[in-house]
Amino acid sequence: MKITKGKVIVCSPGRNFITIKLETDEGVYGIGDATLNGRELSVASYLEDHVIPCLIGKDPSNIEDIWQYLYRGAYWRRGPVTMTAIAAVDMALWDIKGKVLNTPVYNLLGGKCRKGVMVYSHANGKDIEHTLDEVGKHLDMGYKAVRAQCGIPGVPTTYGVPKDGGKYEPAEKGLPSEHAWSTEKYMRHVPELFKRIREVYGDEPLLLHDCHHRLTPIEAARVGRDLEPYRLFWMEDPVPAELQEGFRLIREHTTTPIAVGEVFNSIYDAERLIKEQLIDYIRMTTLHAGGISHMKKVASFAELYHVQTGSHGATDLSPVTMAAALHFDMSITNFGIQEHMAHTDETDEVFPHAYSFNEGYFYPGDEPGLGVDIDEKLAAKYPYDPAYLPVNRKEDGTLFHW
Ligand code: CS2
Ligand code: MG
Repeated sequence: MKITKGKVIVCSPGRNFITIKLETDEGVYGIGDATLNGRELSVASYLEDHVIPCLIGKDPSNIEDIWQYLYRGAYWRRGPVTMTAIAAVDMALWDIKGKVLNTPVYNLLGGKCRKGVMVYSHANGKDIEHTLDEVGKHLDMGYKAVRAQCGIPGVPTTYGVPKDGGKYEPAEKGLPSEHAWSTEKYMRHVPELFKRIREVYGDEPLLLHDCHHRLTPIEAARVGRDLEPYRLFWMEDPVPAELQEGFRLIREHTTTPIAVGEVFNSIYDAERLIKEQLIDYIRMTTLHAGGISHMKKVASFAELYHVQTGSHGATDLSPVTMAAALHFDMSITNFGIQEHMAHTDETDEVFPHAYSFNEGYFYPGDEPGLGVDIDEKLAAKYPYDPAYLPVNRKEDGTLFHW
């Protein structure tokens, strides 16, 4: 079997997505997600100009060899653009292999380790009362785990909280908007949010929170300790994670579990964090971290150190990634939890899929391959619409972490 054609499909059903489609001389094709929020066209060009020409004529069954060819062959290794492009090809090749062997991809990865994949959803509110309502809505929808994010008194815009009260979408149309931030006001407010959630909903719900890279290690230690009475499932991205050893300081002060890694793109970004057990959950994904093939290696390494997975799953990861993630999640023993931010209806129409939700769990379905497709005709109705993630400034104007 040979790869005969590769195309990159750019579409924007509610938000921008990049999808690769690899066709073969036996009529079987595979698809992969290549979306990098705010830098979508960089990955599209990387695939069209530098990857697809090298794939034509290759045997799609040799997934690991093609992965190494794209990783080592680039010379310039790692980075979000490169590893997202490799991930897209990797997903498409696993999709082809499953279709050729007439089996769902999880079967090729070692089969099922569990009945279903527990997911967590997002409860975002402009204030504590609104967030409490949103938590209740998601518990009523059957979710066992809910991430809570809330507006902060005196801070005009906060990560995770939609400005217009609608559904939260990280990227905003046009050039980056500027958000304002106050760590002090945030640190005073967030323990109160979780105190109220526990008062209203009790101890059973699994509660998560995303600090979104905005604290220093000692501030994260303080927030982790202040949240201990409310027994969070995890606090996420407490600090920017370039300095992996910075997590030692957080670890010394709090038992609140830590999750990190959605911006990581290779095992080398997390090697010390995992080896020194400085984190509890690794949030790397089959999209931004080199695909299913690399994520299987990450999960195996993490398993040695009691670290579980908790893969990123925001709306800027397309249903193709959601499908690939569920096959990966089913196949590993140290699965922790999977993020699920519901896509828009038009997105789900462009990307028909076999996965389904029931009572807090997702199921990948048993279609051969990944069990997801792209409706190219429908996709063409939603042209690329430039959008960027915001930038963030402290109240004194200092450019900060968004
Ligand atoms: C967030 C994301 O889901 C999360 O945990 O960190 O919303 C993140 O901000 C976006 O995916 C960035 O594109
Ligand atoms: Mg996050």
